[in-house]
Amino acid sequence: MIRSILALINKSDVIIEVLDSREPDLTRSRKIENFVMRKKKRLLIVLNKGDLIPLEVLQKWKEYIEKNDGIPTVYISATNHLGTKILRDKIKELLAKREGKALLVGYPKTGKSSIINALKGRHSATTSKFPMSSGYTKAVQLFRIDSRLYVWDTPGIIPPDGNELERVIRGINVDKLEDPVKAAKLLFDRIQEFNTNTIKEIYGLDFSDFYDFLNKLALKRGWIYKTSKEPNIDEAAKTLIRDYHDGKIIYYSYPPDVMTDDKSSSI
Ligand SMILES: Nc1nc2c(ncn2[C@@H]2O[C@H](COP(=O)(O)OP(=O)(O)O)[C@@H](O)[C@H]2O)c(=O)[nH]1
Ligand SMILES: [Mg+2]
Repeated sequence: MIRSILALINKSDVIIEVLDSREPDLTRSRKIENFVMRKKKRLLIVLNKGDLIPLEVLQKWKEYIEKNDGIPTVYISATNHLGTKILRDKIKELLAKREGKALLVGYPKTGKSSIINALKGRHSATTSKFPMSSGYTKAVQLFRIDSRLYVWDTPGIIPPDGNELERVIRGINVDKLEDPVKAAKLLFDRIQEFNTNTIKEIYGLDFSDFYDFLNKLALKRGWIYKTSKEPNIDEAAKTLIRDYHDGKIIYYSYPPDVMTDDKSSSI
């Protein structure tokens, strides 16, 4: 899996690493970043799902990544088509005067396909294949998104790795989870740590704890086992994770060494 990404990186000029703005740190792949650097390719970080985060926090993450790692960073909302012009311009800037190919990479559910669609936009009717791409497999095609800019139609998908919480944040397929309730508990605790209201607001539920939440969500949606009449909490757990992946749950954190205004004023 990873090998096919590395092969595509070798054939590209600019690599666009797509992160989830809610969890920029946990959705970064240092492995991929290091490989890109070693190959002397240009790297661009995109903080996607920016519609879920205050602008000022996006700006802080951008500054943090640019200062700490020296990687140019832009923030966008692929689904709201916000920031896509800035993204396009930034890719072209990195290409300098040349013609080139861009590859999107990232963990599942960070929004790679949505970004490709946003980049193709209304010009998609006029996209044409890269003249030199005939030798490549049919599954991966280059599309022209600008006079001198091509993008691979298929992104590089990084398989979710790390501990259980990290794998959930990194877009693991919920149907492959052995214990969705356990995985959802980790995500629930993480979300609550940063925003204690978001789950209550999104589901319109009042609950005392995680298990109470699962029970109430299952009952509200009518997910009840026929024989035992018990609420199907597995389905509720999967729903929380799916909704998180689909960008429906709002929370954010600040980058490590940037204080919030509240904290800095108390020093
Ligand atoms: N709120 C929000 N959701 C997004 C955004 N971009 C993608 N999504 C959602 O995130 C999910 C995964 O997006 P997709 O493009 O399929 O991700 P991929 O797996 O990286 O290709 C989908 O439900 C999208 O609708 C965004 O900018 N904002
Ligand atoms: Mg995709």
